[in-house]
Amino acid sequence: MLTLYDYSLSGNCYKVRLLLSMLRVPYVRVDVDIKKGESRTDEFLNNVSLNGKVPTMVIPYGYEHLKKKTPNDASIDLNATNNSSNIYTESKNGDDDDDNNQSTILSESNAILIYLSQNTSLLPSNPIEHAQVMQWLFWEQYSHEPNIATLRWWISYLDKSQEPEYLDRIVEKQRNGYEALNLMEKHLESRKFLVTDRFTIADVALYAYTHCAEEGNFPKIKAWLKRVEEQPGYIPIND
Ligand SMILES: N[C@@H](CCC(=O)N[C@@H](CS)C(=O)NCC(=O)O)C(=O)O
Repeated sequence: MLTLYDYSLSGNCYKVRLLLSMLRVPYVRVDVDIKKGESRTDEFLNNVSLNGKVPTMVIPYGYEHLKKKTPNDASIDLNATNNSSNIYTESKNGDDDDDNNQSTILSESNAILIYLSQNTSLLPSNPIEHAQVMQWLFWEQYSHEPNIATLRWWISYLDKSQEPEYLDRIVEKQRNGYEALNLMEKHLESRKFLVTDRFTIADVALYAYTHCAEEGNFPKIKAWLKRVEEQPGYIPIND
C-alpha cells in the first residue's frame, strides 16, 4: 500500500490527500509535525526524504500503478459507489516488505499528482492538453504557491504579520499573490476548469491554496472553487 508522509495544515499535502480520495486509493497516512521539526530529524532525512519536506510518498516495490478497472478485472475492488469514470483497482506484483527490493520515494506534491493520475481522465493524454496541465502545475509552484502559501503560513501559523523584518516581504507576497489570482480570474472568465473545461490535476493543484486565499473579489474563482468541491470524492483540507 502507498504511504503518505503528511502534515494536515499543508496545502501541498492536501493536494495529494484530495486526489487520493477522488481516485479512492487506499494509503497509510503518517503525520509529520513540521512545526516541531519532525521533517528535519536525522531519521526523516536519512530514511524518508533528503529534502526534509512533506508531502513524500513511499511506493512499495512491485506496486504496479493503479490499473484501470475493467469488467473482467479480478483485482481488489475499491469501488464503493457507482461513479465509475475514475475508479481504479489496486494491482501489485510484489510484497510491500520484500527485503530484496527497494521502495520508491517520491516527493514534490505535483510530481505525486502526476504519478497518481496516470491513465486517468485527470491527466489528459492528448499532448497539448497534457502540456497545458503541466503548464499550470509549474506555474502553481513558481508564481502561486510561493506567494499565497507562504503568506498563509507566515500570517496564520507563524504569526509574523507584526514583525518588522517581515513587513516588506509580506507586501511583496501580497502583490504577487493578487497577480496570480487576477490571472486565474481572467482565465476562468470563459472556462469551467483550468484545462479544456474538464476537471484535471491542474484544478486539484491550484485548488489547494487558492481556496485558502481571499476570494471575495474574484467571482469566477469562487464559482470554480465550488465546481471543484462538487467533484466526487472531494474532501476538505481538515478531513
Ligand atoms: N515544492 C514542494 C514544497 C514542499 C514543502 O515546502 N513542504 C513544506 C510543507 S507545505 C514542508 O515540508 N516544510 C518543512 C520544512 O521545510 O522543514 C511540494 O510541492 O511538495
